[in-house]
Amino acid sequence: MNIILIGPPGAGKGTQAQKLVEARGMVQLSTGDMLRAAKTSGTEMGKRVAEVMDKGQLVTDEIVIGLIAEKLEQGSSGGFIFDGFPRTLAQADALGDLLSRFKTGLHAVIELVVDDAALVGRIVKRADEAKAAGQPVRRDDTPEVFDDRLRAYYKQTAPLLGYYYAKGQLQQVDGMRSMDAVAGDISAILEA
Ligand code: B4P
Repeated sequence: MNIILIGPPGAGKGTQAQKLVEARGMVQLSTGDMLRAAKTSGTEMGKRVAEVMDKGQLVTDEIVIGLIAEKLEQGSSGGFIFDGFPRTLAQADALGDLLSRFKTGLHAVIELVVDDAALVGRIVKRADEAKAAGQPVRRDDTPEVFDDRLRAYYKQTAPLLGYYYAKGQLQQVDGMRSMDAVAGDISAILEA
């Protein structure tokens, strides 16, 4: 089974993807994690990625689609969770093409619905917790950059909700509830 987790920054896509990996043995493909790894690689591409991510903008489709294509080549018997991908219509079209090339498809697109005030609260909390634990704070986890991330979401990613709704694949989950309650709702969708 291949699924997409979609929602604004801080909606809990990464959190829920981790739970699905543990519960179902699916493979998580987080473009955010892949890009953060690229940032620390010291390559020219990594430097370009860092500049864009730190401003809260989206990295180019070309880079992100290339990263996903490489991972799909490796296959997964339990299926893939696309976490934070696709984020643009061009990425959605590319994913459709890639999945048909690998003779598989998309089984559900799950939107985590969370209001804007709660999102910024989560981001600030994560930054405060990292600071208190002496861990590095994500450079895009500041209220100022968060505003730009949210703007990018509504402008470039939210149109995908209509795209997948029209295909009959979109399912909504209330992402304002506890992490376990959200996981329960996702599980019920996958069982159905
Ligand atoms: P991502 O890494 O995808 O991060 P995100 O959208 O901020 O977070 P996510 O929704 O996964 O939230 P999380 O579980 O961490 O993107 C970062 C950047 O990478 C983008 O801005 C962009 O620059 C770039 N990028 C990534 N993919 C791209 C693409 N396809 N194309 C172009 N650019 C791309 O949760 C956040 C916090 O909330 C955590 O602290 C968590 O503990 C807490 N939380 C989660 N669920 C909760 C709940 N139910 N209740 C309370 N707190 C909860």
